[in-house]
Amino acid sequence: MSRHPLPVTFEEVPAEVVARHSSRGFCYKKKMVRTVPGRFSLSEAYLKLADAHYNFEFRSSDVVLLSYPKSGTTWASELLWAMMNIDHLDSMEKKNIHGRAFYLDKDFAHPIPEEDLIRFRQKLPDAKAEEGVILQLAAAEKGPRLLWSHMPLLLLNPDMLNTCKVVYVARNPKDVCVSAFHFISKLRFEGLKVYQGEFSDFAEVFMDDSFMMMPYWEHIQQAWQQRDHEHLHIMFYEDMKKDLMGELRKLNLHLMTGLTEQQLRQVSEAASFDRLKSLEAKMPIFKAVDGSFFRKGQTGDWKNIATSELDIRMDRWIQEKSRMIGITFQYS
Ligand code: PAP
Repeated sequence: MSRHPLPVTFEEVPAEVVARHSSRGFCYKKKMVRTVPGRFSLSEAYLKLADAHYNFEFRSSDVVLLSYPKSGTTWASELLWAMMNIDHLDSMEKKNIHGRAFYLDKDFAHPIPEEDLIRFRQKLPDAKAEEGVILQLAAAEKGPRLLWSHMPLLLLNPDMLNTCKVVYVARNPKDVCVSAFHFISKLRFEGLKVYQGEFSDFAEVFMDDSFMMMPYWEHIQQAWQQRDHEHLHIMFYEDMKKDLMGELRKLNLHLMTGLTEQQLRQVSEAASFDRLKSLEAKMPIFKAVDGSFFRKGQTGDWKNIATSELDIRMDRWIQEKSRMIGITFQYS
């Protein structure tokens, strides 16, 4: 396949934006860059791998999961993995999802965990880690792969959608904001806390669209615009909560996995919130957070934390943005 030039250039996130975030509780010290156009914010570490990440080669046997962060990616990835590996569900007890699937942004989103480096050195002794540990491990995998990414479609190989099956998980912005707040408040980067502010301040930064991996709406919009593409299936977290079997039946058709009702039930149980949480107690999936990665796993937690004033502001923001895109979310 031919290589594609990146469709964006990068600029440093302006000092006044960083100062605004600091004043609202962010302690993140690494440099951030953002795309032009799109203003999609990323850590500076992305720049070195941008070309390799953008040109990652997908195969027709791949399943790719995409999402804005905190939208239910881990749940969806476990469901997809279980559907693709129905005869090997016992592997979930032996390796966490990072050992069974590939998080393509991991090389620049977080410091690479030691266990990934060990796997990399064993499997690819001559490869260079700075060229992407996970990217190269994924490229070396021969069988059908489950890959996932939080990048917007703009920053993924333009051949991807025409090559393999893609699933995009979307979650309502209020609950994404709450989930992200709790996650970032518990997150340490190189030993340092990333956020030490109040929820209301966090929500302002979220609506300001300029922190890491933002803006949320453009991420959603890029997938929504492709919703009729035959290789793309969009799934909502709220629907998964309400009728998981219904969503699994749709996935079964999309992936052409041909699973029976009983197998789909097995899949849903294998990836239930309680099951994943109990597996996490034996095999932490994300060591950089204090406490459990699996927090509440509910729809509507926003109403337990947002003041009515913030709720009004958020509703206004949602109305304005979602009308432009033509998408509606469920909030309970
Ligand atoms: P990531 O961006 O760090 O990958 P992601 O997995 O997308 O996070 O989303 C995490 C959310 O999914 C958490 O939501 P909460 O903070 O509101 O609780 C997490 O609890 C939720 N989640 C994970 N697994 C499940 C599950 N099996 N059922 C329901 N929700 C789940």
